[in-house]
Amino acid sequence: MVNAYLGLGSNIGDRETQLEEAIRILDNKEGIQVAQTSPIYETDPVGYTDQPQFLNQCIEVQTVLPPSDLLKACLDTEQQLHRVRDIRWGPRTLDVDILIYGNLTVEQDDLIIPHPRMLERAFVLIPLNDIASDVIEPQSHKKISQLVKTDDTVKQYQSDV
Ligand code: PH2
Ligand code: MG
Ligand code: MG
Repeated sequence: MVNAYLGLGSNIGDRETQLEEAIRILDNKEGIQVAQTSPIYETDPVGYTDQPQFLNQCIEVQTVLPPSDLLKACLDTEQQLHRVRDIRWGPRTLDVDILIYGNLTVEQDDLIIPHPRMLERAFVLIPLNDIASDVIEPQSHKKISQLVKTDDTVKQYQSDV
């Protein structure tokens, strides 16, 4: 059993419901158990900026799946929420990225772990720090709490209901 951390993002459709659905779908998969969920944050788009704001959240899963099968489960979850891939870094109903998988590093054509851009992204580090502050990031060998830049802010999302 390995503790892995996933980053979720959504910026089209009913963003909050899609995040909830993603967590339900992942938790229902054989070999994956959702152990913790962070608060949800509403964040400005990074990279390709001409698109709606995102809701971002991080979750911890306990899994017996190897990284490649965990990736398949993430991609399948995106599919179930009707993700269409066109613009790189463009709008999506759901993005599920593997951030950390135990203390393993993976470098394959289709999968790099830890996620190569996570250390630059407040929309990842801030929710990740909520659930994994003492976890060591295997590239930098630093705790997540040491990697969050103190001047970065993203705002917590308040649902209307
Ligand atoms: N995901 C991207 C590109 N830009 N910006 C925000 N705020 N949140 C994201 O999840 C995000 C992004 C590519 O996966
Ligand atoms: Mg992503
Ligand atoms: Mg992705």
